[in-house]
Amino acid sequence: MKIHPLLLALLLVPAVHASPAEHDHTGTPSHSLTISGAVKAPGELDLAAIKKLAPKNTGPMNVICASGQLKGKADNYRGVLLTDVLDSVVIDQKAHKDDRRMVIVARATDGYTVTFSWSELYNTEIGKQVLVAWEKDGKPLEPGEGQLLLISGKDIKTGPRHVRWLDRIEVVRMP
Ligand SMILES: Nc1nc2c(c(=O)[nH]1)N[C@H]1C(S)=C(S)[C@@H](COP(=O)(O)O)O[C@H]1N2
Ligand SMILES: [Mo]
Repeated sequence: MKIHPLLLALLLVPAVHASPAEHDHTGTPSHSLTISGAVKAPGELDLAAIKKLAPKNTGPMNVICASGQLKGKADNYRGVLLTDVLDSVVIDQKAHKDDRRMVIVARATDGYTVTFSWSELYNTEIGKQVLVAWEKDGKPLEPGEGQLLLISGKDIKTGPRHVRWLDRIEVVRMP
């Protein structure tokens, strides 16, 4: 059957609206975490190396977009603290007041990028719930979310710093 191009366009419009660009799943699963910048031991941690750190559970968590829309629910995510990951590569602190200049940038395979400050991670309650997770509700993360996911459980809107396909951490010392 031949479909008139105008009819085809009309049929496609609702599909485009149902899936706005900011929620496209165009990335690929991540298989490791590359850590670079102001750290003493830059390099790549695979899932096995990450799992050797102390695992933690989030308990029930909703993923809420900045728009307020509920995007997902979980009874539990399992992962390790981002601060434990950073401690394993050791932030390169040159002097007593150097740590607080650091910005921690987390990126995904699709280029999605979020930031934390050193102070936020190490000197507020937020940091105690920022996890690099590999498991949701007792199962490995689905390819659409993992296999590594960064989550910030104390955020008011948990969607923005819910980084699917996390694959890079950069520690930036602000000049
Ligand atoms: N890698 C990656 N992670 C991402 C995004 C993205 O575009 N790429 N979108 C974010 C947004 S805007 C939200 S609200 C949450 C949940 O959105 P989702 O339903 O698209 O997963 O994931 C976040 N994580
Ligand atoms: Mo979002």
